[in-house]
Amino acid sequence: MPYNEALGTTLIERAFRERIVLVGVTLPPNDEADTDASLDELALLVDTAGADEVARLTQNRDRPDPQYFIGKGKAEELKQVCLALDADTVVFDNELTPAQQYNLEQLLGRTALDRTAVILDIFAQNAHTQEGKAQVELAILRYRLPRLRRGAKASMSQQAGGIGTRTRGKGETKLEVDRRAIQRRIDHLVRDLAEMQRTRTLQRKGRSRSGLLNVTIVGYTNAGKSSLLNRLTSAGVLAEDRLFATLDPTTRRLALPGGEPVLLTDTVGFVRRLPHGLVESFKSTLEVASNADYLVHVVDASAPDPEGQIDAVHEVLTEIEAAAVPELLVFNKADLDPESADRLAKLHEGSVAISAQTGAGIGTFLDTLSDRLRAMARITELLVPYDRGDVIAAVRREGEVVSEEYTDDGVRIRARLGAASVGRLGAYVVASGASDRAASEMS
Ligand SMILES: Nc1nc2c(ncn2[C@@H]2O[C@H](COP(=O)(O)OP(=O)(O)OP(=O)(O)O)[C@@H](O)[C@H]2O)c(=O)[nH]1
Ligand SMILES: [Mg+2]
Repeated sequence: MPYNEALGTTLIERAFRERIVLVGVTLPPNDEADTDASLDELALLVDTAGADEVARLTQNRDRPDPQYFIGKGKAEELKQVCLALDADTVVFDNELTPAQQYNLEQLLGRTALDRTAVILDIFAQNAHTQEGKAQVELAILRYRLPRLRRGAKASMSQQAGGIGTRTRGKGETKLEVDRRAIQRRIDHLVRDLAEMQRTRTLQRKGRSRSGLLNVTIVGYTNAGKSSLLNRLTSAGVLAEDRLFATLDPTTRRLALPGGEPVLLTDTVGFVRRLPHGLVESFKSTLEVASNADYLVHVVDASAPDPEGQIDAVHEVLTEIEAAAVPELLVFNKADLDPESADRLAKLHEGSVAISAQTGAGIGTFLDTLSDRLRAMARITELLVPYDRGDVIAAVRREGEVVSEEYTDDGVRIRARLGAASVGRLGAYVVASGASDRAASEMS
């Protein structure tokens, strides 16, 4: 059982908060403002992971230094800052190669981490279900594998159980043995996850047989996704002012005004530059977004850079092949910054402003979602024999009947039906096409 200690210590077990120096490098085409915004977010990530920022160092470069990422002189300066402030660890906002990480640690005499390691650390703290834990462990081992080195001693932070402990493991001496053991564990986890995903797919099939549409809440971490689900369905999902509070999807039934109920799912939050390995490992969880009929994209209107967060979410959605799923943009936390919410809602046509906290705008949100879903349903023409009263009843129940005509061969029904219903009633379908509204909405 060598490597599942990857998920080791939790925040609560930690006796002290580490002191961290943040390092950000501005590379073209970015400017210093980008670096500052990104460092602010890194500070939040570090805080969520249970450590304190004590200083920040920045540098402008054309390209990263292959040895230390920053220049040698800057690295020396970093060492002096660490000594003066008694910092335990440095965290780079940029991704370090295994060699840069090693060289920095040799020079600084302390742990050097990057943004990815911090995010992995938070995910490890927040993983609760079997699947969530397996996904995080897989991401951590994939990160760790190329960073194994011969004879490296356990650093201070490893012994104490600080940030990044999980991405490093115990002092790695038996290099090849460790490498093979990690590889075996990775293979094992990949198999386990494939099995869990199979179960999940079966469950989803069960749900789509229910004929309900799947609506998935996506958005930047801390935007208020879980709060919205709770507000709408009293789901009792943990909503907290920390990043990545939610890792496991929760699904609840939601009644919509004047329409069929839908299944509403809360998901893991996104962040700028979400480590690719993490997206890869969380594919099965993130799949609820790509399989959704509609996305509710929650944005924190009071955040410093809502547009940047929208872009970051769209990038991840593209990566998980969910970019084609239609979305309803929702500007949340309107109570905190009404002006910003209002401005953003006007700027993005068809979006709505809400407060999951106070409930403001929730009625409009539900009406809008309900309209969009109805418009999306296709008009399907079915020919149902007279002796299949059950099928006729199902069409009336699940869809919105546009016309019914009694012919020699049976009842010819035109109805707006969800994709799931169309699939199930396939034997009676004679024609199916996008409705006028859906067509105009897509253009
Ligand atoms: N003032 C205000 N705070 C809100 C609102 N919605 C959510 N919050 C707060 O924002 C924080 C994050 O909310 P969550 O619902 O956990 O956000 P999330 O998007 O699920 O976050 P992750 O699961 O961590 O990605 C919590 O402290 C909420 O109480 C709102 O409309 N107004
Ligand atoms: Mg959440």
